[in-house]
Amino acid sequence: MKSKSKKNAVKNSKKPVKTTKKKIVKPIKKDIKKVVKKPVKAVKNVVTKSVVKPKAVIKKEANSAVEQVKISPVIAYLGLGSNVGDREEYIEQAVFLIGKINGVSILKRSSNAETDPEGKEDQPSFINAVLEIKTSLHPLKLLEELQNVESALGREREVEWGPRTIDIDILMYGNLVMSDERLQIPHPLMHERLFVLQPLKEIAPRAVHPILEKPIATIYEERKNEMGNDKYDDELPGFKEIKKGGYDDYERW
Ligand code: PH2
Ligand code: MG
Ligand code: MG
Repeated sequence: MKSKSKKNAVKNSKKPVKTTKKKIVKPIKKDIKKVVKKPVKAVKNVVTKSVVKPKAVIKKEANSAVEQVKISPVIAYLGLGSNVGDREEYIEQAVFLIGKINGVSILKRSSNAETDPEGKEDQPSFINAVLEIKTSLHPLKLLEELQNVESALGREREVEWGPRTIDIDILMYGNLVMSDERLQIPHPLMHERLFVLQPLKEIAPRAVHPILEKPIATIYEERKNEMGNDKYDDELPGFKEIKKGGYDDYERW
């Protein structure tokens, strides 16, 4: 039993790396700008009717132009998280509603993972999952549709990084790199969050992060190694072979 409690102690001592918004988001945004390879198709502020209109109206038409930009289907990845109420049910409902969005079809779904809260730790644990979708929607239109799903499922935006019935994040959108005040792609923190990388590598180990230019499986392994002591010994090279049986088979060691 000694080794079992040790194992649990290691597990419970897992301390996710704290990230503050100031420290991370700003420099990453900057990086994104630097390496933009395929900017999102320029959204033309085309106003179709020649009548002069008040500014607000023109602005609205510019937004609807976003919705009309035709895009050949792109593979994108969405991160889902819930830590309020019936978390599995919120994830289920979100998957259902995302599947109903015009211009979106779901290709793959990861399993659900229960994860410790990262960033703001004094909140309940999460259920996280990832979807692979095919979409012909402009990223901003996709964002709008996903925010509608969040609202439909009772999401309230009060505490930053705080508890939420459902959070749906665009992680990657083809190999697009974009930075807009409303949306940054790829998600600026995805590469350091195991609660994203673990389900993502389950369904898309070979998908390549457009800034790091490495496959997700590699980024996951690197991130996991960075977590140092959190590595269980049965994940170390060589141990797998000698620990073939179940836990009880080698517990006596
Ligand atoms: N989302 C956050 C902040 N922290 N931690 C976990 N485990 N899962 C999340 O989905 C999550 C989080 C902000 O969106
Ligand atoms: Mg999020
Ligand atoms: Mg979000």
